[in-house]
Amino acid sequence: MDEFHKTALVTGITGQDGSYLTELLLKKGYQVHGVVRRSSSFNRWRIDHLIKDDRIYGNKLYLHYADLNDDASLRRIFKKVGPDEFYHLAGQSHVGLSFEIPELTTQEIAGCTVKLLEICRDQEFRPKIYLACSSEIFGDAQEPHQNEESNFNPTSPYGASKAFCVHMGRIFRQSYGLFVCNGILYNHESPRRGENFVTQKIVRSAAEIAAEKKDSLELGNLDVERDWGHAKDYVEGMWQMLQQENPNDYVLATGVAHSLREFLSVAFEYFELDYRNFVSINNRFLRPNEPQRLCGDPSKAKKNLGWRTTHSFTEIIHDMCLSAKANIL
Ligand code: G4F
Repeated sequence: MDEFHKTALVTGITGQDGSYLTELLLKKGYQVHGVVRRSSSFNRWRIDHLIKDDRIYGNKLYLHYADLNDDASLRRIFKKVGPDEFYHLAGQSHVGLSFEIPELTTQEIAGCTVKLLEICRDQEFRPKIYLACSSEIFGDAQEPHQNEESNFNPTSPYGASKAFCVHMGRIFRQSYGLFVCNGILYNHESPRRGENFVTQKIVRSAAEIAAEKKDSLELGNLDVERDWGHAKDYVEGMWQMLQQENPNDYVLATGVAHSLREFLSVAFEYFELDYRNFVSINNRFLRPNEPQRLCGDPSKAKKNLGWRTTHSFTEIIHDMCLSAKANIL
């Protein structure tokens, strides 16, 4: 049996961020416990390589069945694991979808976060807590670059729910002395990004069009600008937040916004295509409301955590294109 440096509990371990974070924590000598939902179909491909490795699974990495809506199962896991660090990454993460299912989104993001904060408060040994928050809290932002002091002005049920979580994280920190860090993360992508997010949708479609398996791509609003980073850099920041002496809130972003058209152009150029020949607008993908531009100011994370981004905009897109191409062949 290995001697572990620390024990971490992660919700959302099968997602993009959860899988990269798990790899990072394992590399740092942690014992990692993940919360997974019982489901008839497996959606664990992002951590499959870890599960299949006998030296890791059942030795350094454990999965526990629970549901964010099932208090007893969550409490049991906390009791069994006794984590030093708790990373809460799970929950409905699609902004567009939050307009279709606002009640569920609010329940899953806001309600479950409070529940988990309460569970942490009740532990004899209280873990350090990371809450996955989002740049969507700024919504119709006033400043060209938003930071930890910027006003919240969310434009979606998702953004409003995340804003609630930031407030609750702060309230639990101030009222009960819990070590809670809110990670206010801007869009972060990778080959492991889910296919209903625009970046993955674009690179997969471009790869399919290049392979003549598809001849067009339908999208929603092309006139937006977002601050896109690489998920690998962002999980490093999550971990760094919990290694500090004091808890705090941090914006993780590149500090540079790009238009969706720029993203399209770089992705299609990788496959030697001109996106203008293939992309059309389908109103189905338009949202009732959304921020026109979001761009973060990561100065505080750079100064306090020494956090840095290591992938350029083009490198992120090429990394995703390479993987999309390989998956098609
Ligand atoms: O890729 P998206 O769906 O990401 P979005 O909405 O910015 O949210 C992501 O980043 C947030 C951080 O800021 C996270 F909190 C959140 O959980 C998630 O990870 O959309 C990006 C942009 C939007 O402006 C959207 O309207 O792309 C636009 N878009 C245009 N056509 C589309 C499409 N988005 C999607 N998903 N699908 C389209 O066809």
